[in-house]
Amino acid sequence: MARAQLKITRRTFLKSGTAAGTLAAVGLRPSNPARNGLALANGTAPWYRRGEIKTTYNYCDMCPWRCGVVVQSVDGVVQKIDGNQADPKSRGMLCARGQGGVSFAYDPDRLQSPMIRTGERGEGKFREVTWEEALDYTASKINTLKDTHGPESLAVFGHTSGEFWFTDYFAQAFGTPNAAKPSSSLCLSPREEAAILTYGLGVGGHEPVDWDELECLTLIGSHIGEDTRNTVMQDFSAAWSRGASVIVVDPRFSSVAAKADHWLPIKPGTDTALLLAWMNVIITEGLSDAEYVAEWTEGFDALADHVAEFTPEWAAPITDLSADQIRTTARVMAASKPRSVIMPGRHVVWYGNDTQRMRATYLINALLGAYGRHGGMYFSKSPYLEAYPHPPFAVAGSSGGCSAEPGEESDELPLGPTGKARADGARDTFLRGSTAMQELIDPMISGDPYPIKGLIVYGTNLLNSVPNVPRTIEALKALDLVVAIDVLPQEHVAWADVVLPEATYLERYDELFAVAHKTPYIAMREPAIEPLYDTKPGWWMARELGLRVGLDSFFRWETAEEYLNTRLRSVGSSLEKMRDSGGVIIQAGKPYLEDFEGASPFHTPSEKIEFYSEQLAEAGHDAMPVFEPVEEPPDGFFRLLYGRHPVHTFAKTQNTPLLNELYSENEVWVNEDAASAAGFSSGDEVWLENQDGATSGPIKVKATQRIRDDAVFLVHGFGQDSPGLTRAHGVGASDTKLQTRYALDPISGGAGMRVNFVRLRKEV
Ligand code: MGD
Ligand code: MGD
Ligand code: SF4
Repeated sequence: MARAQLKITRRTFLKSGTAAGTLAAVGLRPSNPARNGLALANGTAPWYRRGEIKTTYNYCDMCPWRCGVVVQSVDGVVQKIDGNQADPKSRGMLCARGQGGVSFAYDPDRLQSPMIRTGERGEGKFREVTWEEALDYTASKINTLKDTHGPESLAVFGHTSGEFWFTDYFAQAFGTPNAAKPSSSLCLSPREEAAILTYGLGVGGHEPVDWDELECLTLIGSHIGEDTRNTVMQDFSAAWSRGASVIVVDPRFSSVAAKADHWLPIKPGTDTALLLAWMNVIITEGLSDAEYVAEWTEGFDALADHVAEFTPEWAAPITDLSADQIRTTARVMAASKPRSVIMPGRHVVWYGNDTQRMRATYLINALLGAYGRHGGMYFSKSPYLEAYPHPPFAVAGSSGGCSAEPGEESDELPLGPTGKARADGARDTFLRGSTAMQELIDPMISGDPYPIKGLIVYGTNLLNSVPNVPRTIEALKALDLVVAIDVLPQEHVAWADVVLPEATYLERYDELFAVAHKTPYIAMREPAIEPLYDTKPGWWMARELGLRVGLDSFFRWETAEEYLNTRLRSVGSSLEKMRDSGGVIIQAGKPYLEDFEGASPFHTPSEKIEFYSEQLAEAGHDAMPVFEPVEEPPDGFFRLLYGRHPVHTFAKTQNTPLLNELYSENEVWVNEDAASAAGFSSGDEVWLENQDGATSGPIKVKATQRIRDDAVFLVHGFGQDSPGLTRAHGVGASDTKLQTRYALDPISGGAGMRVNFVRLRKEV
């Protein structure tokens, strides 16, 4: 479509988003009289005239994307956060959530002081204590666990950008392999595992789509616009305005489906059938990039044989799409090759066969000759940056999270388990560089294969992020030690023995953010203001705890500045030099095949892209993707789908005053005809009950033609039970509470969460 005539502006794109809050997403700020230099109506001076402006550099922690920001404060109060022009992720812009950072830091519901439990676990009764007492108590418990059961009896869960100090540095130094991040097995482990098996390279935190020259974008359940990662929104808007074709496969008419040339409202759980049929069309019609396939891939003949039977006519009744739609979209994709990409999804733990589905998408990208080509997918490169010179760690890292991890040093994800038996059993999974968080819960209850008796929860919303909440609660009851390090009184905090309140990202130094990218770069975080209340930064807590459990040799540095400056010396820089150069260091990348001068960039055993995977075959898995049908919803039930809202991140921002004001309550999307057949219409309050009798609600019905009649949809993160969250408490329904089961992906260890069903009830 010649979209140039439409002259899409950011404003018109965002208008079609699902909330007014999206308007802030690319830097359209609400009008502010102070911006014009006017005195405010009540006579007070605008903030920038109240004292000296302190400017600091940071990376946003309102979601794991981590856009670079410039923070301005006056007299110890943060006044303004802007996107950092020099930062390759923000490019001077922020989304609404990024703008909400000030409101997040000044949320009056924040945890304010260290606490030790006085009541029963779960009651939320604590006494305030000094940091000395809280840390001494925690350390003595950890030392007892180590002496009695070994270091592996301590599990460490972590997310948000400070996770490095606990799930990486502290856990590895202490010697527990049981450190896990929700951003791995509850998010993207299948796509990383599939990429390593297929290309010999992980995708990395920043999906390497070569947006500037892209001509055709295919999205499989990636809902850009509701998934409001700043840079992705900017890149999509630009590509769409340029007239790039867009194909969206989603059972729901998402914001981005509204922008698509082709929307395929697929039956949930059948994407692999569609992908196989697309391969069938591309191969049988001779639409692949034959030269690229011959030079850079292995196993083409086997793939051609494999997909010969998976015709569009075969896939049509499975996917509930027409054979014509399938054939047409395959041709559209191929017409733009190699500037045509199926974007690697991000939250890809869906039905338990997820690594194979992701592999199928990568095989299509390879048939189209996209990897390493202009307008296809570039090769991400990690920036050069040496690790802090600590003694060798007792175990290897957990890594593999939602973003290129701070401290990441290599182009590849670290390879695997660590010598010690892992309590997640590792089953027959590959689990390279990541531990399946949800698989660590059972050993906390059963002690099998060995006891896990202690848990540090850093920045992880345990009871809102991990499926099967009743099982997690059983584990919390069984543990000898539970430590919560958070900024808010989230539900799981009530189950802790010790609560350590952290200063927010605006109040602390943190590990450098080293981003694998087309232009590899390093971003810094420094405090804009002193920590509020009696809170402390994570690096300080990790160090104080480390010194108390005998890890002195790992914590020779005394301050974060000392640690950071030591690392930065390896690239001839320092915090001061970084400040002078705008808060980021940008290095050169090697994005395209030609940059490798004939050498193979693919680190598979064959040094080619592997259509047929010997590694999978040897481990007893299908060497090429096959479609496995998923369980159908029982009569009267809908499949429970869930996703993002433009102004909220997971379950952590629902209480943030500014963002709560923009969207305070989720709704359940139900197909209009299905809702009316069941006697419901928009605005009705209902309870949701799942296949196991778990309930959540009440929640309002949104009856709409924008979703198929076999599924319902919820925005994740609502229906929270913590009374300490005064705005979010008890509002809407929780997808997590309705996910009492998950399907384990045997290859990646991912927890497929779209295997739950719900029905609507007037009351419970
Ligand atoms: P959040 O709700 O963002 O999700 O899983 P989580 O990271 O657990 O929780 C962040 C926690 O960190 C909150 O407790 C918050 O209060 C705390 N926090 C915020 N800032 C700070 C800080 O500066 N320091 C400390 N110490 N704590 C802080 C996300 C995970 O969830 C992911 S990545 C995905 S993709 C999955 N999504 C998902 C879903 O869509 N639906 C369901 N049902 N489950 C999901 N689980 C996964
Ligand atoms: P989901 O939010 O789970 O994942 O963002 P995405 O990777 O886009 O995507 C849900 C979409 O998948 C919905 O549109 C749903 O209808 C569709 N879907 C459901 N089932 C199927 C199916 O069987 N087949 C197909 N084809 N589609 C299906 C997650 C991403 O968002 C992540 S992982 C992070 S870390 C960020 N988190 C985040 C956030 O918390 N808030 C906002 N505003 N943006 C975010 N961006 C990122
Ligand atoms: Fe912050 Fe938004 Fe960027 Fe996420 S996408 S890091 S919330 S500005």
